[in-house]
Amino acid sequence: MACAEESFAVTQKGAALRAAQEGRFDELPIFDRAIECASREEIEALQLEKLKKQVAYTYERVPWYRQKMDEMGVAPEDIQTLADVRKLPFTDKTVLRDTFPFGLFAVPLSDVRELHSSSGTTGKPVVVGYTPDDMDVWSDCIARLVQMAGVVPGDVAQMAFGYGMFTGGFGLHYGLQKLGCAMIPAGSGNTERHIQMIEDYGTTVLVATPSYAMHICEVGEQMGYDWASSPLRVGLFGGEPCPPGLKAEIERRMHITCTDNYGLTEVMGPGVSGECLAERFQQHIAEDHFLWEVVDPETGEPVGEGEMGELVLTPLDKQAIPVLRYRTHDLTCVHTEPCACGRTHARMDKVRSRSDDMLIIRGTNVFPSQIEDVLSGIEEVTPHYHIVVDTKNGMDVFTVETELRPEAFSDSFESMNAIKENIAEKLKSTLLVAPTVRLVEPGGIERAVGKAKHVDDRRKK
Ligand code: DLL
Repeated sequence: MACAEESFAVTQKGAALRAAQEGRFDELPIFDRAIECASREEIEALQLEKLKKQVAYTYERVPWYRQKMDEMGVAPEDIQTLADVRKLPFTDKTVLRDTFPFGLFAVPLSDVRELHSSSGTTGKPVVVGYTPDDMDVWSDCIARLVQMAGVVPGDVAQMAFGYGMFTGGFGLHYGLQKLGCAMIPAGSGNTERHIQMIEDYGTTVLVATPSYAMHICEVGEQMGYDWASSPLRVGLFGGEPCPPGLKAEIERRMHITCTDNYGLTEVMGPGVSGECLAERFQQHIAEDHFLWEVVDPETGEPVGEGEMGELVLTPLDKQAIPVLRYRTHDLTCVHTEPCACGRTHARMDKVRSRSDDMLIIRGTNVFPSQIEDVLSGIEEVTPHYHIVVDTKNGMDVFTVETELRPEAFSDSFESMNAIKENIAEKLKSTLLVAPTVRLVEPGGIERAVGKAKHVDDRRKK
């Protein structure tokens, strides 16, 4: 396994961020340069070698895959090129649910060191396990992405993800420790205490969902905390979409640099891809551990390079619960040209939408991310919003609740109405369907301590 590079130029806390701001990307530390900067030929050769082994391992040990592959008439030996991955069956959440809890496990529980699960709010939870080797791969992937964000050994990292079954808390915890950081396992919630700890313990790195980071920022401001003179430098975000406007606002108000990191329980948890300091809208996929495909969500057929589609992931080393061609439902496109940070691993565009979060309102397709983008261009409102969709007299109705900034809030009916009409008009021209806009007083939209829930579709209830 890799160890932290000893020879990188920028080792002091904060120095990496300064180097990045000045465009000196070649000075930035890279956790595992041999792997992260390998040529595409080397990456693809490694992927193929691992894919062949992983398919054979999965076929041998997991009856569900053996049966499925037998039905499809495909054997492990049929995998001779990376494109042959398409011969394999897709896996989706229903397979994990139908085989709950351990039906897809390839090892006995005695070989598992940790279990995690997804929340299960929409059915049975999905449970995954990690062998000691899985744990090593996991912490390695996270150590890479935290270093990508400018974190260095000696940083003090405060956890504001929940621990427990969610993969975010423990995943980031292990990876940050692997890099050599001191962990403060505060967990989510108790926001005032978070701010006190940042000050008392000299926290330099905050790990949180972007929604919760925004809340920590606001609570700090209400407490009179001066973020400009706080020791905090880096925000490590993930677990939910991080719209560019929200990230920019947190960076500005908290005086920190934030990166957005992606992953999902079924294929590992956090650590699948992470944002570097050179390319702020994309994330490097850990290609030595994950084979990616981008497919048309309707047909499952591959889309062209650089085209938007659904991300499908095959983890290449997973031992406890191998999954082949996992359909993430997350929409993105992937680019393979080199990055200014020096890393060669492919970059995926940040996930803003899922193929299953599209709302169909009066026959028109609406993505919550479109609403987010419109609201982020309106200076009178905060990044907090909520969408309620319902049916009235057989017709879809939808309301966008958006929160006024304190400086925009006034008693004047005319000025409030003008803001509302402006928002309604902009939403209508983007979405092509008109919502009712409700302006909510500052602080009126509920804050999340984990992942924010923006949509309440009452038609499904
Ligand atoms: O959210 C894993 C994670 C934890 C990633 C912490 C990063 C940091 P799940 O709870 O299984 O796992 O949720 C996975 O959340 O399919 C995406 O739809 C969404 N998601 C996760 N990270 C991002 C992100 C964790 N950075 C699901 N941007 C995924 C957009 C994200 N969506």
